[in-house]
Amino acid sequence: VQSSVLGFPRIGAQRELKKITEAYWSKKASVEELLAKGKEIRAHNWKLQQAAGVDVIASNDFSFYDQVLDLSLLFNVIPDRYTKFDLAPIDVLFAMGRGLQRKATETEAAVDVTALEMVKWFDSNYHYVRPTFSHSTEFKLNSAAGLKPVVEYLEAKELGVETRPVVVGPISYLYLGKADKDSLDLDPISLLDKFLPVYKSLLAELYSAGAKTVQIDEPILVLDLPENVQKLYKGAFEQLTGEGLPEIVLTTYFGDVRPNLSAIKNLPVSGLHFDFARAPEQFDEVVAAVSDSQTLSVGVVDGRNIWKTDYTKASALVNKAIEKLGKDRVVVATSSSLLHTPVDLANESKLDPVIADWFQFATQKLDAVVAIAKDVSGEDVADLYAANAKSIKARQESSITTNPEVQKRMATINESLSTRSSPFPERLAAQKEKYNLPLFPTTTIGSFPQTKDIRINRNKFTKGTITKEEYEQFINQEIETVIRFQEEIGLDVLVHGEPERNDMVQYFGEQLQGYAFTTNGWVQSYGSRYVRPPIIVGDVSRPKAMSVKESVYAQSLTKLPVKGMLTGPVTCLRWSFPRDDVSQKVQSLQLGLALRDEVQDLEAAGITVIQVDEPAIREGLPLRSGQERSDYLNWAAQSFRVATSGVVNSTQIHSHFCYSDLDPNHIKALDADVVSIEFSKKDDANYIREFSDYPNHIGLGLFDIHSPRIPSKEEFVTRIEEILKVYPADKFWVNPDCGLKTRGWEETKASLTNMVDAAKEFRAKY
Ligand code: THG
Ligand code: ZN
Repeated sequence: VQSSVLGFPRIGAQRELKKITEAYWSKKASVEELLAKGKEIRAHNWKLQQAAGVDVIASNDFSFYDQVLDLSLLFNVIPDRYTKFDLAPIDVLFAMGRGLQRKATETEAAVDVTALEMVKWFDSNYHYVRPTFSHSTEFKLNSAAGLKPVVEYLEAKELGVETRPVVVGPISYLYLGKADKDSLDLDPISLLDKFLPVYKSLLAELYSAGAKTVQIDEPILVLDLPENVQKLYKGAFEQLTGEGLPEIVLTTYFGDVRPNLSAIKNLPVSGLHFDFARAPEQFDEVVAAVSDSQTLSVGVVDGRNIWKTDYTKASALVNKAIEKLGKDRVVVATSSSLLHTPVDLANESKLDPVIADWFQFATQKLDAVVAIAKDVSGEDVADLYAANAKSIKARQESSITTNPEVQKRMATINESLSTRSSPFPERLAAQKEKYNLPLFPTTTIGSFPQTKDIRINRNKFTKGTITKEEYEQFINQEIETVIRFQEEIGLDVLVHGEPERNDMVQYFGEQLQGYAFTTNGWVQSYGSRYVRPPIIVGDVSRPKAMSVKESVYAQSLTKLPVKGMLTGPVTCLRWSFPRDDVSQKVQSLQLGLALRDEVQDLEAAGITVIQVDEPAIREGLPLRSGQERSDYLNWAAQSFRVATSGVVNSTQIHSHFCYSDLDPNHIKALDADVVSIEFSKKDDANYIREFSDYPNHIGLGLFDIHSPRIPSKEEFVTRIEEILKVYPADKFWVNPDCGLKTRGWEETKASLTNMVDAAKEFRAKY
């Protein structure tokens, strides 16, 4: 029985990819150095997998930015605005991923080309660059820099590693894309007939290079697919198989394929892969759908989490498949690419060894796949299985994971613990009286620029080269600067700016019991940006206040209200590696209780406007509609209310959402007094209208914080007028799209000043 890995993290064990890419962008590394580093990382990853004994190793899982964007470059799906500058292919790639900005010179005009849209990759924390099609899209193999999948296949072969190239499938590629602004009537899926011959020619090139099999990812098969899309599979894959073409292993992951099973039954592919780590309940039906000539790739080693695989359980599942199909037709695999897991547990020197023994990162998962494949093949791996069983048992029996106090408290959660004491209109009256805010109240989302100085001082403190007192003094100075600035330009509800925080989830995770942290457990989020998700290992509680000191200090500097800033329970859960031994609902409610204590401590300390951010609430939606989705929305909203309902009427609860299209119905149940949402790039009046029905108050984000562009006062005025056509003035807050931590001070000052001035103009009018 063979072992197979669908993809390995490409960032390098020490974030080599980030370092070289950012060096290249800032012109501190040459294109040759960039390409050489990419080659080095690939070679390292292939050799690592080969040495671990993995039988089926992927190639083309590497990317300098994103594997979907790579295909857009390869298939010539490049909007015109990126082709005008005569850029090298790698620079076209980066321009599509991150935009292209150049200052004007004496001879050339300034360039300001926006990036393509970036969207979440299913329900992971990875983001892909959305293919953008127009009527003028002309698919062809763009071989300016060689055909990446072919080049990398040959590169591995040269190193003595036979690989299986992986490519996102043609139907998923189109379905995950969108029509460009100039071609809004275009349904990308309608391009399939034009696309397939070009896709086929890529497969033919791979075959000529020697690839006998390719891995074609069709992850959209775990979504609610319209029938017309389901029906395309048969014809498409018939076109992609035949003489002169490699065999295809069709892979699905992140969910249950059953509702689309008819789409993939009897396809002319040599193998099918399913994710049984995520959706073991599909086992019987999907195995029954494997035809006589096909192999089954059994995804049992979780590509989305860090928990040690239970070898005995995994073997049992694989053996069940073997009983049905025989050893020759079964492959042991990771559930998905390992891109979503940190690279190597060996780089963690600070983890408690007791807890570290429960984890496997990508490198360790290679051993897991190989061990399970050996076991089901009949090889003697008893030692490995005994050691594994011991770790699994140790975790199950550990007292670290259970906290009886927390469990007792969980039993107290009921309707009253998750409901404010009065409905919104009464709260609003109390808040009006207390704060007496003007119409069009102005505020910001929370963070101010995280300057180099802040990062340097934080590093110094972490390394111990400055004392706690020195660091706190520095933080207080930063807070004072931010408060004075906000007063000066006339903002109404202030923030302390969050200079003390690294990442909004990591910062709280580090102060909560029940969490573990890595020092090097980076996972790619998008492009060169990575996150280091904390790990929920046990029942969560809050030993002591986490944010009160900074907020109280900020409030002591001003008479205006200063918002307390917290990250909500759902976002803490979604951006961490969750436990797999209790439900997500339980984890989320535990976080809700911990945050409830923090909210109440803030209130007691005189911080009576409190914002609890939930940017991840939308992305946590289960991929399929139906019961699971409504259950999620219920416990997500309840967790938020557990956190925020223990305050008096006059305490004003805010929340903030960004990163994804939000359905106002999803946030009603949170019952926050004021919500701020990312909105500056939304220009659909209907979408605004949907929010007009939202009963409480909303700040529709007025400027994009991802860009250094400074909107003028007039621009703000125009935008506010536009929104006012459909949105009532008495519910209207004025704020940017999101936090300002990635911005510089210069543009922050100018943009906020213009924003406040615009609000004042409307105040005078209404
Ligand atoms: N925190 C966490 N997850 C997230 C976001 C976040 N997921 C969604 C979204 N925001 C992703 N966006 C980003 C934006 C910036 C960065 C990462 C993800 C980023 N990372 C730093 C880097 O790579 O240099 C490292 C930050 C650090 O030191 O922790 O800038 O905000 N959890
Ligand atoms: Zn935001």
